[in-house]
Amino acid sequence: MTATDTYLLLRAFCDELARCGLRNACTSPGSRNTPILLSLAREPRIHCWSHIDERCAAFFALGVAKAGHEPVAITCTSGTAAANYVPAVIEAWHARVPLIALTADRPPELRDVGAGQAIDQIKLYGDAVKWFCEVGVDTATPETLRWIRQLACRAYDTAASGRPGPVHLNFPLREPLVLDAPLPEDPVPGRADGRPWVQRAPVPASATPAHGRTVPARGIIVAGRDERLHAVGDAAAHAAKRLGWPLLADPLSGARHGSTAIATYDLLLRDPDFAQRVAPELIVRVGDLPTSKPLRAWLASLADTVQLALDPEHAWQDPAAVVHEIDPAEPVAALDALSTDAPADPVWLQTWTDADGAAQAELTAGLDDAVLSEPLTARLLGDSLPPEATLVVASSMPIRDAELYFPAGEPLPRVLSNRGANGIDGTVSTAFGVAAAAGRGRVVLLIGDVALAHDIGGLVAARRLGLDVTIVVLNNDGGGIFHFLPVSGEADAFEEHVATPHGLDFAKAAALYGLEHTSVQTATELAAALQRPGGIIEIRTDRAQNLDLHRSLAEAGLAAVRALSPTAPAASPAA
Ligand SMILES: Cc1ncc(C[n+]2csc(CCOP(=O)(O)OP(=O)(O)O)c2C)c(N)n1
Repeated sequence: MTATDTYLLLRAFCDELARCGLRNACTSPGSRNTPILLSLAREPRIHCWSHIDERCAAFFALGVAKAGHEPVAITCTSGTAAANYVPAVIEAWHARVPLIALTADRPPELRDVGAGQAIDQIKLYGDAVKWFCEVGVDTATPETLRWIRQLACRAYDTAASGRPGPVHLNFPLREPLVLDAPLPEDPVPGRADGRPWVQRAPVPASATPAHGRTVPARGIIVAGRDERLHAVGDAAAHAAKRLGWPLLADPLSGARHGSTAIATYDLLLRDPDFAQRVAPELIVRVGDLPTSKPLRAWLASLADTVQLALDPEHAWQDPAAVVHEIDPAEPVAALDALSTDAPADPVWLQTWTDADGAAQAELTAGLDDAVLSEPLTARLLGDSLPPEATLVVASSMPIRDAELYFPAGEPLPRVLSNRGANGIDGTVSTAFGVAAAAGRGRVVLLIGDVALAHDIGGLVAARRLGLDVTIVVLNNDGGGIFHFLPVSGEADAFEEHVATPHGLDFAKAAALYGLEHTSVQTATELAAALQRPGGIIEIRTDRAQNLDLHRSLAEAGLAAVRALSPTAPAASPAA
């Protein structure tokens, strides 16, 4: 096998990926992956985004793939470089994001014999990939060239089709790793008209029992994360409106709009009396489960109520084992086909909207514009960003604040978040990847300080790759979320080992990465800072005060809801 063999095969492989539709790849430097890297970089139909850190590269690719709804390739050298893909590959698996990992490896004779940078890369990502393939080293013959074209089509198709997800191709490569002569014409130049070697016809939407499903008057729609198919979100909102049903939609669902969307379900369902009074006759679920704990607990308590999950990708989003039926129908068609012949129950929807209105009024009154708190920041971003903008929201409190404090009713900005595995890692890189996916307005990232510190290296994408993300960091010097948990009482170890204050000066990080840094304290200052593209906008908050604020807002909201009901039940814990 010569370098010419290697490059002929890889050129055909990349040509085929491009024919399948691959438009973006992320490269990281190394020696062993030189042939893959150069073959991708020389393929004009594929934009190659260069990254120093493989962990950032993979999370960036995740962002591109998420925002563009299409596979993205990543390539790195052998050894721990490939291991750095693990977190993003796992997130992609859980969040159903198509990634094509192309890792370079030592050839068989250099494995487990003390050769440098050689680790066991076979099935490195375990069950977190849809398909693993050890790509044998080979000479370029008409037969192997046909095979590698087919292989590229299979990789692309496997990542993109059915339930999307990552695939892993491990390429053992022998030296020499660069060409010493010009590459000859391809003896197997690919199909005519630029078609892929193998094309798969789209799977037709199946007719299912959901078509024509008759539903009762007192139903509810619960919509969770579905970052790809916003058509499902729209269909959920329309169905809820048509049927006069409350819509409990988290911001990641694309469904949180329309006259029946209930913004404050996370708060309302903390009240046991309200939760009991609004038990429905049917629950229709789309997308992943929303983050809200009270909503999850309420669904879990309704084991005897018929719960129907519209889930064509067999995702089994049901930790409480309460779903009665999983309908694999195409969700838009299934939602459109819901109909009722039961007499309308105006009190049903009114109970929810009255409570939502009362709770929202209290939350709004309690959010003081003069002091930029964490919930107010979430509220302002949800209110002020236009629908064509994308807001990437980090795990921890930002995603929770978005769920409770985002408005509902008018179309929101597109909201994306790494909620497949709920990690705080790679969030900055994901946001830059989202910015790299062409075709939408500005990108804003709402993130906590620990999550920002975790992926601070992701900031290098701004200057190196010429991308703008406006980063709004809520800096409470540690993990504020842990103050809401029982561990906060473990005084001997809590601060140092759980809250983990760091005292980092993000202005200096901004300077290192060539970014503007602005500190803001009021809603007006935030609005002004948001006018500028890119940079870091820092809001200093206090973890203990944040806990108190969340508690007092929740108590005020719940009190207003109880005041609406004929019987006022005992107080429930706010957080
Ligand atoms: C990779 C990873 N490590 C650890 C955790 C556990 N964790 C959840 S939230 C959190 C703290 C996040 O703090 P910050 O980003 O400042 O947000 P805040 O809690 O203050 O809102 C940690 C460490 C995680 N989810 N993912």
